Amino acid sequence: MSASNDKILIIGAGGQIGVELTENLSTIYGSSNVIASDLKVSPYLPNNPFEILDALDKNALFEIVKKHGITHVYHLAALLSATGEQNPMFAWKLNMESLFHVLDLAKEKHIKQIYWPSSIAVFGPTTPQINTPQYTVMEPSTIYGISKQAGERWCEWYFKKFGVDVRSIRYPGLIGWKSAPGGGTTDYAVHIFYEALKTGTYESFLSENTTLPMMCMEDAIRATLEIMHAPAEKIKIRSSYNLSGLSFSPKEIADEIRKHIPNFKMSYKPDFRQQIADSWPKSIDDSSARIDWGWKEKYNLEALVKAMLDNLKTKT
Ligand code: NAD
Ligand code: AKB
Repeated sequence: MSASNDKILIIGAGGQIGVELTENLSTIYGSSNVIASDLKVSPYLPNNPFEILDALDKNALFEIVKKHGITHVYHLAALLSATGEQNPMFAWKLNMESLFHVLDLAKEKHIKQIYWPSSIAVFGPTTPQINTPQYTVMEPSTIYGISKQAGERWCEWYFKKFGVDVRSIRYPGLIGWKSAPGGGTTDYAVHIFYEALKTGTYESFLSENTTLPMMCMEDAIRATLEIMHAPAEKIKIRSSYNLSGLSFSPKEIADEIRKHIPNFKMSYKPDFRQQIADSWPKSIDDSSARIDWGWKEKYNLEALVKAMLDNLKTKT
């Protein structure tokens, strides 16, 4: 699976996905071969080599790639949907320019392979919302979604034009217990667990029947490693793959939490994120990922809620 001279750089390693990806990649490649980088050190990161790196600084990125002999880059740094709407020009700059820097490194043959995540945010209000197909109408209404859709087109273009081995998944909302999410519309589905355990109450910023596609972090990390380790000929989509785990609404997750915490109380106060959520799919057709590289999720709602509560209880 991993060649002995593979060296990994994770950009944005201190975030919700990066912390867990750093741990998992270290198990495969060895900690000394997995370099974590971010704007600042995160207390959640394991004890890997760490570099302060602003993903917008192309020269600094190149120096780190040379210094460590990096072969594979997992590029996670981005502004997400909610923070992106609050700072649209910067979201566009960060999400696009940093991707170009990484794609150019591969084009110039300094690195061999790139992972770059896309999102269900590439879809918009005119997209079919149930079992959203891989290929369909895509008119995203957030700057985040627009940047992810454009990023997908650029990834495919770099693959076709220059043979850049870039691989990507359109993650749904991700739910994990090891680190907090950063500025997304699906974040309520993580915060709810912290508040359920701490106060027994939660005020949701999405309305009770807002169903969205979601996924347990463990499944998302496994999918990321599976797509990256699949033989190149199995990766038939070089923009980004639809990926499905489960779908639920705030009411449904609250009902499931109540099976463990019977007095848990949920209230609803939708804010600007409601409009974003309303523009996204409710469920995803990921048959291409299943057929091409064998994707299958493990977690349903029952298993996800139990894992989150059990793990957070021992963490706090
Ligand atoms: P996050 O906000 O938790 O983490 C992003 C990390 O990037 C942070 O640690 C931040 O400090 C870092 N960062 C920000 N600006 C940077 C810069 N200029 N240079 C270097 N680092 C910088 O986000 P996440 O949830 O871990 O998401 C990672 C990626 O996955 C993003 O591209 C996001 O769009 C994508 N994604 C996430 C989800 C999800 O539910 N978490 C869903 C779909 C797609
Ligand atoms: C967000 O809500 O912005 C992210 C995503 C689905 O891309 N979690």
